[in-house]
Amino acid sequence: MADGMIGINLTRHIYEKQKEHPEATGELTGILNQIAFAAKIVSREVNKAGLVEILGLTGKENVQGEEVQKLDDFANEIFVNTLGRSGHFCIMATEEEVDTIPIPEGYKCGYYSIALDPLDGSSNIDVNVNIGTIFAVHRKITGEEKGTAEDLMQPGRNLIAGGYVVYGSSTMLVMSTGNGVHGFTLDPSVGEFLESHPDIKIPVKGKIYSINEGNYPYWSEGVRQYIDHIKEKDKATGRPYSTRYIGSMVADVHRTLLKGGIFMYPADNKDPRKPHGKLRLLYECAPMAFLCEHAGGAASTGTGPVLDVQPTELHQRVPFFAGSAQDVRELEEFIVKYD
Ligand code: P6P
Repeated sequence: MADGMIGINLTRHIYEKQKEHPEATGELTGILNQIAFAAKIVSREVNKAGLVEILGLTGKENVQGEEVQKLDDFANEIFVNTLGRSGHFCIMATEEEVDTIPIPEGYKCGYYSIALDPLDGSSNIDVNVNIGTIFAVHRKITGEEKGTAEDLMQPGRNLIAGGYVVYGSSTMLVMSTGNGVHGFTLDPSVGEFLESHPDIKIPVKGKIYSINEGNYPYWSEGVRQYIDHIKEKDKATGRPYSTRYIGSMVADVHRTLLKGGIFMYPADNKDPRKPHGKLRLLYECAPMAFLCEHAGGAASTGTGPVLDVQPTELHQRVPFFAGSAQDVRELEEFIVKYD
């Protein structure tokens, strides 16, 4: 059969890519296949959530003080159990757990760490809006067999793999191992992720801005001036932009990767507990910034690249502006000028 009819699956893609980089170990293949395996199980549950009575709240709260939906719990358990027993990792962290997660007794510790948001956008679960899993993989940098938080809290610039799974009308896995950004769509009939979006590149300038305008009064002057600027009528510069905001980071970033423009979650003074915005560095902003940069775009905290931030806390938040390089640069200019 012609190659095109069979399609390239995730394993074949990574193998082909690794042939170009023999220094990459076969472990990367194993890591991404384990993530894909867990994603298939979560995808099955997400897609039948509407039918099975699992949408109720567990009544528990996660470290963010948010009601935990059962699907959150389920996704967290699936990824932690699958990856913790894979032999690839020395330590893990997820949005759902306040502390780092050790590898269970009796299982081999590997040479990588992984930080995950197992089910991002969970407030959208029961309104059938796209949700997703976000993952960030680093090489172990500490000497002991068991990893520590230090193996997780590395700048995003060090990531060896990052990506997300978006559970929507189809389930897609979008990832990078530093050699471009590639999208795979799950074919449930064979249970394989097949390459559907090779070498994704973000347009250098877009015409969509994505932000929760309800927070306008709480933003800095620079962010407000930028938003006012892109709403002004100026056909020569392609303004006004269209606005799109799904309220699910994976869905908003996925659209931005494919269509360009800028997705923003700025710092705001709405909630004194969250002075740096809402999104998490380790398992949301850093992996998404990794993808945006490897797709030819940019990702900024407003004052510098997200990938250059040295993490100081497991669940720390950072302001996040990402997408088309030219749009992110222009935002940064407004922040320099007005803040
Ligand atoms: P807001 C979902 O809860 C989430 O963590 C991200 O997926 C999303 O980008 C953001 O919060 C939306 O937050 O304040 O606009 O509802």
